[in-house]
Amino acid sequence: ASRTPLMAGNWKMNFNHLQAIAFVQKLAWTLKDVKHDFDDVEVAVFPPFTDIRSVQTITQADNLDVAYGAQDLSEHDSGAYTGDISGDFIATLGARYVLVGHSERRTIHGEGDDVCRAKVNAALRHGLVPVLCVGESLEEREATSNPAEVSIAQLKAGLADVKPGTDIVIAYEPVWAIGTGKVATAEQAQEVCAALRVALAEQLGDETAAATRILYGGSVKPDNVASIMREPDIDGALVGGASLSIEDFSSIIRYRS
Ligand code: G2H
Repeated sequence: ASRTPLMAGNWKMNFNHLQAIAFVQKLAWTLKDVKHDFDDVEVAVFPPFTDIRSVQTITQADNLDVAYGAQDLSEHDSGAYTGDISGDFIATLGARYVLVGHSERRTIHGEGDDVCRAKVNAALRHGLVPVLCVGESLEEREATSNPAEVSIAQLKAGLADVKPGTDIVIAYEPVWAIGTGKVATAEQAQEVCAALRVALAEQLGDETAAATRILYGGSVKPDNVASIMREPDIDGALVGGASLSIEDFSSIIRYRS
């Protein structure tokens, strides 16, 4: 199967409105000069909600071929949910993607598999592609002989209502490798991503499993991205810290050159 590599920057809670504008404008100039280096790579950014409108305006004005999405969404469509953001609001801003179940949502906000399942469904209701994040903590990895066990359970629960043929993205992010500088080795990441593809095939069929992109996330940097991308079941990266630097993010996008 040929899957378009996806290089995604998760800004987390960084860049206010003004900083986001400056960053995306600079990113547009930088990427314009080197477009031929990543012709077949899809690039996406996940800004805070308050920056999405500006990202839309700048990408349109500069004809910048960068997709964008939100870092979270409400499982509800509208109503009395103070502080929440509907998938409708996100989709109406031209977003293509939305993260669901990032480990920081799961741990800091206590979002469990049921919430993730509802959020995946909400994303799909509004035409957004959910990027379902899964991954084990250090204790979980040490407690089992199968490092993929936790991620498979999270994947199966999150996708419980998804139909074969649906456009989704999976991000494998071992929690012990997030923002810690501790990267999973390419072999460790491949082992879990391959197991996730098998789980996808069981749940959604071989065709959907072969077409679905599985990203690796957790301390991806310019100097480790190439080895990660050589693995057959890793189709891209979800980049946190390094996506906040134009230099680092653009060299991650151009991992082949
Ligand atoms: C994992 C990743 C992006 P970082 O959370 O989602 O962040 O690259 O900083 O480890």
